[in-house]
Amino acid sequence: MKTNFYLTATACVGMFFAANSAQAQEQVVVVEQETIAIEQPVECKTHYSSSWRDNWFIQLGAGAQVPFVDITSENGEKHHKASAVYNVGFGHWFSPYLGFRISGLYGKMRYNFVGHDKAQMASANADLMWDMTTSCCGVNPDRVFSFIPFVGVGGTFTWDFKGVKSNIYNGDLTHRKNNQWTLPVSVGFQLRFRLCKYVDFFAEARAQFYADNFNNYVQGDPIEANITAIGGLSFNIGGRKFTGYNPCEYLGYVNQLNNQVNDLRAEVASTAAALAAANAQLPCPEVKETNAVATVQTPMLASVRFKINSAKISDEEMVNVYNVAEWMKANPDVTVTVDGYADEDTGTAAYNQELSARRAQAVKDALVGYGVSADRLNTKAYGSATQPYNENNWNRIVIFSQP
Ligand SMILES: [Ca+2]
Repeated sequence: MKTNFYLTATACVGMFFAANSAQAQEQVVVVEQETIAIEQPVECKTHYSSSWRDNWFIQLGAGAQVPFVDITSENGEKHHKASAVYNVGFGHWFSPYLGFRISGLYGKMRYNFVGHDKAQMASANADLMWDMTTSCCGVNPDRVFSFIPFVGVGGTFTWDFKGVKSNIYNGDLTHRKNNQWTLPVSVGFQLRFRLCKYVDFFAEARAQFYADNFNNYVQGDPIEANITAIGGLSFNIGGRKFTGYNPCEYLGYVNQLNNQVNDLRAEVASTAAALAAANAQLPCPEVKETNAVATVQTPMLASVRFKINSAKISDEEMVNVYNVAEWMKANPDVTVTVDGYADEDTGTAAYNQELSARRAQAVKDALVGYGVSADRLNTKAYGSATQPYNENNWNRIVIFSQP
């Protein structure tokens, strides 16, 4: 028997591409897939931010101030006279709600009747400002009116006192002081009217509280005050600009992105599973030499058809006999059985038995005529007892088979 070589690697490659093959289906690869999900933030609150370059302002104003101090007139009544005061300020809004500024005031204070007692004063105040309207009504860059309370601390210098002499002496008690440093605490409020993006009109009132030496004279109440009312313009450098961010507004967009990520991950997991299944087939077994089992088959469905009541091979059918003869010569180790049949619609069973035998013999003789050894050929006659085909006319036939 001829030894044949079969490359089992060929079968391996075949299995690789046969995704639905039984062996491939047995490979179950589980690739865990992580799914991203976003949770709703606890608080859907808008947060505002801005560049440090934005929301600066300069304010210029003027108005009047009235001191409340312990000097009285000759008849014991306190007299308070207003005098002009001028203001310049510079500040920054950290958020739509809170701001900080340095506000300077300068003016002459008059605090006794007929103006006999007066001095000059200048103060600088560091104020923390709260936009109450925005806090209560929400952020609105186009809001026309805002109410802004503020508190502050600062320093005030008073000098050039005229009128009543001071009762405060310097350290060696040789001179009466003619100027004072005091540290006021301020409270007040500002009314702001938006004129345009860059300019606001403001009006504000401030109460500054001082120690008794404010007017260079210590007497009576330990706390003195200066009330200021001013108006002016505030110039917004770069305009007021805050960017709002509410995490809840982006949930839909973030979820959409997450879904895309999850879809891509699912595709990656699917591809990884397919790759793992393919890798499970590797490495392919080594090529081995095996003794081939005699599995050589006769040409599939090789047959010779006959006319009714005839055992003569037509010229058209002789080509099939020739092909079988060539194949048998190429496979010298195999034997072939020539099976003869007759149709059941014509002739008696006995006649058909004899006719099918003659058909098988005619084919055997023809094969021998083409060079095939007779001892490699068996004949078998089925008559009309066995009908290979439901189509009656097709059963006038000889079919090749192997024992
Ligand atoms: Ca005083």
